[in-house]
Amino acid sequence: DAGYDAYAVQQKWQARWREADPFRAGGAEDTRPRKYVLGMFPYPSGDLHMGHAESYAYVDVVARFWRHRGYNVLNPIGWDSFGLPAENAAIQRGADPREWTYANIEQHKKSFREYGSSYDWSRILHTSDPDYYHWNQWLFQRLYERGLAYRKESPVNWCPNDQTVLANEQVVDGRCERCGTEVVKKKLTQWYFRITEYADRLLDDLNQLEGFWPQKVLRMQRNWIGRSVGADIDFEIEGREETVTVFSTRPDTLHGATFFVVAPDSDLATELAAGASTEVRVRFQDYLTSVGRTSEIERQSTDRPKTGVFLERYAINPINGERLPIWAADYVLADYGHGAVMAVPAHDQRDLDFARAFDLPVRVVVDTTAPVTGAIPVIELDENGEPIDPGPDAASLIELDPAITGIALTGEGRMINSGSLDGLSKRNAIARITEQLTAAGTGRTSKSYRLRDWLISRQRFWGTPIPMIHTEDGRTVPVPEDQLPLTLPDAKGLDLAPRGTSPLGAATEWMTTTDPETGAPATRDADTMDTFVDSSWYFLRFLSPGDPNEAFSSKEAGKWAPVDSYIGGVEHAILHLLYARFITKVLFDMGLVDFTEPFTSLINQGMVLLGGSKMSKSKGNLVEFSSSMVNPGADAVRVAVAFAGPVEDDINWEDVSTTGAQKFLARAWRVAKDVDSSPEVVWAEGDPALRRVTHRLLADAPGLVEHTKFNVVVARLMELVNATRKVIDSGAGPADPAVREAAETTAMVLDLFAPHTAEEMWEMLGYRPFVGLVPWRQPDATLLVEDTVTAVVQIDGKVRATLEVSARIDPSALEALARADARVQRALNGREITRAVVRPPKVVSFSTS
Ligand code: ANZ
Repeated sequence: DAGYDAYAVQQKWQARWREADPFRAGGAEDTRPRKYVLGMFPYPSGDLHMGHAESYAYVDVVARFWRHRGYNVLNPIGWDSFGLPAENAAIQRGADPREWTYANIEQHKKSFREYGSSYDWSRILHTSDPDYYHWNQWLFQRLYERGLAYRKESPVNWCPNDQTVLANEQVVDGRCERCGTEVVKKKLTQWYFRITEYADRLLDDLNQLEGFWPQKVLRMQRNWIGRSVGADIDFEIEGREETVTVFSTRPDTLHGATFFVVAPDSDLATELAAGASTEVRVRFQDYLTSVGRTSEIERQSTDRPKTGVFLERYAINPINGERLPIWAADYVLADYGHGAVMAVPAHDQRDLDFARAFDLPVRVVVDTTAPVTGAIPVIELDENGEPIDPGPDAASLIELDPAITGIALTGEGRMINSGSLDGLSKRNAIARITEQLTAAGTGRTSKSYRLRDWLISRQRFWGTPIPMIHTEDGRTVPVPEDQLPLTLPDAKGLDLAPRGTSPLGAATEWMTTTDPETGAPATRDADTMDTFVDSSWYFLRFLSPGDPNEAFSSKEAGKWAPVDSYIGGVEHAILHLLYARFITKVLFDMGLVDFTEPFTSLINQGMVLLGGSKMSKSKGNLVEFSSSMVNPGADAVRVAVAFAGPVEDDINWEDVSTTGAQKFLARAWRVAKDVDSSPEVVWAEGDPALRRVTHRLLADAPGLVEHTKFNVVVARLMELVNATRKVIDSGAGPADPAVREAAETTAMVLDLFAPHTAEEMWEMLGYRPFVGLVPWRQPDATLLVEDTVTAVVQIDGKVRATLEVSARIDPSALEALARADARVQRALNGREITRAVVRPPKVVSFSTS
């Protein structure tokens, strides 16, 4: 567009940045306050694509913003460079995964330079470098010392295609998160991290993040941890010495238990079946085999017909001595609670479906037709003490009989058929029965979690070797610290093809070692670590990268961490964020960091879609990053994605207008070109309307950026550029001081989105580089005075006060003004506000009841 050569400008400033390295974080001598801004580090598969373009554009907006606001900003970049795609590519080409990985990293680096990202390039790290994974091994050993890393044999999720185990988090709808193959169960001895020990803290500390992390992510984390509160109840089993414990969230329904169910794949089921008749033993074995082929999702599905086997054994209800037949059924999971349940078919749908399928009794113990709230009596009595007939309209228990309707009564009500609990509400009944069981020694308050321990062993090559040694006499001991890092062997000559055991196992020389205590021959652990271990603490390594003596510097962590702004895709809402939170808490407990949450605030960007689906190599719908750096150019791509919509929304690439962005950038550039190049300007004169637009942008942009309304800031920049053009062309012309003021402001704010164009404008305006380091200009308050409107304040529907407020007031400010108003205070007369509806700028409505 009319003389603006975006590509030449881009290259010019990239060369200057490269030379001057202006975005390196300040060291100890730098007294400015600090901000740690971090984008989730990329996995180096192929080149960057438009999904990266979006995410890293936002990272750069935030980093550049805080620099303008006077902060010493740390914005590092590194690579999450271990993992399966490198290994699979290596297998396909018969090459070393190192070559593929590091070639891709070089391409990424080049692309990030071309994108103009303002990184501190002195802190690069790659997790596949021995100098990084050394500290994964160190971390593993610290967890081991603390009893947080342990080995056990258990049924694990197995991907038959990738021939490796998967963490629960990597199984999506019963399929491998990576390749979509249906996951099966397999018994293996594996290493686990005891994340469940941190379940309560991981859950409770989410409250600290409220308001700083997206609600959706907080909800997903809470559900994943899945804490249920209830009771453990011990049942005697006829013919068995020890009792069996069940977990129940409804101990109040204990009198309604009519049978007992154990998970078929639990040790208990096998043991109980062993005591049954031959016929039952055979039936149980067949059932167990078919259960092995059933995915967890299917087992939990409610619309699947219930299946099970009666084990010819009985449990004794501790509250009333009743004999409950014991069944093995796959709707009970082996690894939740205690793998056994007391079945209360009247009040639990799964139990009811099962009871109806196998003709088991159903006993109602909660009258859900009885009101439970307020002072209304449960059952009204007449003068003779007889219950009053509630009349024909009231639902009767008979009509609701779950055995007939097939619908379990899960609602609130009053206890019946429950001895001393009769008449109590659910809450009181739970308290009472738990007390009774506790006194009798047959039960106690308990919690269960959905969260499982983190399985970290992988049967693959391209990862961190597990730093443990298996001795001849069966001990497992750490590789001595002075032998770390335990580096991977050369991949040459190793068959990396997946076959169910780790390729490292075939590297005989590498596998052979000695027992550090006795010197006797010993073997290494052939597995490598889940790469989520690598990414669980990398944000700390950026603070002292390359340090050969420690994983990270606690001193530097004290200065920079936790990360102030963490930016990345919502696909990491559970796994990565949960693991990083866990490891941070462990490091806190070790006294190595003084905070318990790694990421103070979190920004999740939506996905970039093409043709309605996520861009990916496998779908063949990638818009290449590198080619778009030439045309439309880096700045146009950044502006276009930032302008495409709210950060958290998905973007359809078809709807993104890079042409519009190019035109806007050329217009901005021409404004700077038209302005007299001498910067001797008085920032207090000129066209008042234009000055208002300029100063409002200066005043509003900080709040907008902090609330990630990047698209709004771009819109406001467009407004400013247009307003400036108008004054140049038809007002006082380019010599108007308001025009220069507007052009300078445009350059400074545009730097967040289009740094090359912004630098060029800044230079054309007669300044020395870099606009990226220029402090934010303070807006002139006198130019911000705006139109006022009258807002009304209602209390319980009555207007009690009116306020003169700015037409642009935000909800919290309006509410605060209303609450503080003397007339409102008087009208409230000490009553508490229970609800506030705020519709700026005109209405505030308080309720007090
Ligand atoms: C008796 C009962 C009566 C239950 C009732 C519920 C309703 P959440 O909320 O998910 O924690 N349960 C316990 N262990 C189980 C297992 N290993 N597999 C399948 N189900 C299991 O669910 C807790 C409830 O799920 C527990 O409370 C138990 O059934 C069942 F009216 O106990 B309940």
